[in-house]
Amino acid sequence: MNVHVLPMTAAPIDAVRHDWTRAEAQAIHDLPFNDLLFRAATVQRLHFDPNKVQLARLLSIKTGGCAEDCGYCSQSAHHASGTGLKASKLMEVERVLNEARKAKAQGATRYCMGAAWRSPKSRDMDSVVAMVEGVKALGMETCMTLGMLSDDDVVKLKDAGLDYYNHNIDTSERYYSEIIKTRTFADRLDTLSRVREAGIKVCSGGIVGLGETIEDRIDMLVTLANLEQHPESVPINMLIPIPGTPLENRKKVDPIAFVRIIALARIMMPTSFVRLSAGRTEMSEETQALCFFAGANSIFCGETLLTADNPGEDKDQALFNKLGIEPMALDTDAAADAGIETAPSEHAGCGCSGTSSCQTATSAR
Ligand code: SAM
Ligand code: DTB
Ligand code: SF4
Repeated sequence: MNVHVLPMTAAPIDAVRHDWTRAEAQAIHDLPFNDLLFRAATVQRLHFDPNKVQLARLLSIKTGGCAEDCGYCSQSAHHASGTGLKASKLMEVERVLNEARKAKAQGATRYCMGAAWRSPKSRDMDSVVAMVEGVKALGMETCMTLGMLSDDDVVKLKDAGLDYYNHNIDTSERYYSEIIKTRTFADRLDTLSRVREAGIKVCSGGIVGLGETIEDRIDMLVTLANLEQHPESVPINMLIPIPGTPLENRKKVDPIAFVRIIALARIMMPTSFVRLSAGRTEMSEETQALCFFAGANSIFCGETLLTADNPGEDKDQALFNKLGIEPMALDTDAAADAGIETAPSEHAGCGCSGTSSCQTATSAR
């Protein structure tokens, strides 16, 4: 009988490395599927509880009318005649905080606020800062995605207490200009380094299904893994083909090929959260289960992403029940370090700080 074990390598399989070559990454990507999954699951278990998945919640705080021309996006003004999406103004701070409270009651620990901007205007920053402060005061991790940032912007966001900034590189450097012409891959990396230098944690990933090759997908992960520090969160989106955008007719992604990218992200960035992001409404339960086995340990919860649909609480709850997965609680030590007040753990889902009047069923799931 042939007994298969993990191949012996000079470095431990979960080494945090920043010197990946495409050839090495490709060799891992191309392993027989079972070997790839076993390796990714092994790496995951060295750093995370494999049966816990982080719940992040998204809110579009400013929808549509964006000056950028990202070929996949419903919110670009360049595609508005095709999508019919109307631009809206920046949401009121109180409304954002109300939505965040609801998300917290449903078990979300991270609140991500997104604006359809090329970059924020200085007149908008006061509201954005108030949103970060308000959501943080609820005891949630905060994330913002506002487009490109200046040195002033990152300082304001850091001072407000922002935990994460989401800024995706989306695809490989080679393929980038096929999808977006109004900014460059280098612009994206510039903002990421500003965010990092300001001491804000980085959330950066990309999209599978834009029409890119497998090599482009691998190169995207090589770029992320070879940043000076790995992004703490790596969202992997499957393209949601939006009618009226240039990519509306892109070929569907093969689910097994998608799982391979999740596994590779897990292996190359062993300590990062890998988020199974957009596109879950089109994924079978089996595909999602394979993604969790391959190392994905974060999802967006709720019925909407920014403009597109997401499975919603009931479907996710049912899937989690079948798989024996539980929502990940906020790491209280890390939260304390970040200045986030956490509720006693039995009230993690309701966010009431454990007051005697609390009626909320505690571990919501
Ligand atoms: N304007 C900001 C920016 O571009 O960074 C923030 C919002 S933007 C919608 C955030 C990310 O969502 C994009 O970088 C892209 O990776 C992802 N995204 C947008 N539309 C998508 C779609 N139709 N399918 C999958 N992912 C998408
Ligand atoms: C990320 O990587 N995916 C999220 C979040 N970061 C901002 C956005 C997904 C958007 C999906 C399309 C929509 O809702 O319009
Ligand atoms: Fe604008 Fe972001 Fe959409 Fe690009 S992805 S069009 S920057 S909202």
